[in-house]
Amino acid sequence: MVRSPEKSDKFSFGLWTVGWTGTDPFGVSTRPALDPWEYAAKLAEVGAWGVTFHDNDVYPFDASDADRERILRQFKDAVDAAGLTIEMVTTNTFSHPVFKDGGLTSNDRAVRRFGLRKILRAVDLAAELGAETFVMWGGREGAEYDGSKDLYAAFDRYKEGLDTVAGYVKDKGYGLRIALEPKPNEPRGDIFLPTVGHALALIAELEYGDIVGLNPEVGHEQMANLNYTHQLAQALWSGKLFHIDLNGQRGLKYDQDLVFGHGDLLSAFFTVDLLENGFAGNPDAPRYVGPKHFDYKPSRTEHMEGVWESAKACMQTYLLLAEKAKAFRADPRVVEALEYSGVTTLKQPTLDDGESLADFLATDDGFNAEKAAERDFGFVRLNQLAVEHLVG
Ligand SMILES: [Mn+2]
Repeated sequence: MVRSPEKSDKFSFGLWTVGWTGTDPFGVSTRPALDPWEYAAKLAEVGAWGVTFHDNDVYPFDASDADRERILRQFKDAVDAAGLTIEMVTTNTFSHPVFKDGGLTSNDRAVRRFGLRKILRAVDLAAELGAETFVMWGGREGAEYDGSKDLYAAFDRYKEGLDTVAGYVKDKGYGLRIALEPKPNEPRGDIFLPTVGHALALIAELEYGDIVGLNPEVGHEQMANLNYTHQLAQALWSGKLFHIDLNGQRGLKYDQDLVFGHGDLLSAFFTVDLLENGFAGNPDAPRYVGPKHFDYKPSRTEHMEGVWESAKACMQTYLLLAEKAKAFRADPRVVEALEYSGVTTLKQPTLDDGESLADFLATDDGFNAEKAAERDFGFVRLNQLAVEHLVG
């Protein structure tokens, strides 16, 4: 029996997650849509701390300014009454048909100008509501056909768009950071910035890249056959892990958006181990301290009751794994196995402090390759200890 979620856990949910009505490419809604303000109290009741949304999760794409203000006020009042924090706001530049070839990288310049204005307006909204993070998922930034884009220009336009948004945040003095969300495909055949690594490479080319980082999602990285925990680690190492999207995915298929842990459970264990306990053998390395944000979809087989059960399941799975990961790290057998396997010594630099390359090349360490090759690393035993803690 695991404890209940608390505010200090900083669990947050996208309005579009519990608000998903079950539409998919093959079927219509299986659940009713509630008004945006109707989700707030229930989210707080099941134990969430925060809520996030795309602009058009709250007000329609074509809302008049007066309607926009009225709907936003009603939503904000409900969020405040529920005691929830709006930690992240994002823009929808993928649903409306105008964005069918992208927002920032559409071949149509008029669409790009419209998309950029829509994003900047959402940045104002994010700042006004006190959000700390502005996520940018370029779901429609991509192509189905290799000949349909000037790919060189596409990266120029992506850079131009991101620098314009980041420059605007700085000009306005907003306390916002931008977090890019990579995804390899779906809805486009190929999406630009398919993985964390690609996004880091683009950020390095930005003029205002210091306030641009990552929002890696479990399923998105796994759809590219990558290891989510490794992606988090590299984003942390680069000082760019601004936000996370937790969910579940079972292998290389469509974007499943399952409950966290309902995909690759062992991978989820090591993700939580990293988030809760930091790098093994490197306690002083940077840690992620931001919200634990769930971006999942309650399966369309479930009634509204099941929507809230699945939201609780995301948090419960995280807390269960956090408990297991704490016990794993505290286990003397694990401490010993980490030592034995050399995990704790990787932090030692390969060269001596101040050692010149001339000295290094002239030094005989007495190294014997045959002898060194005899070493056992014991990684299997270490991993089995994790499995034992997880399911034992
Ligand atoms: Mn996401």
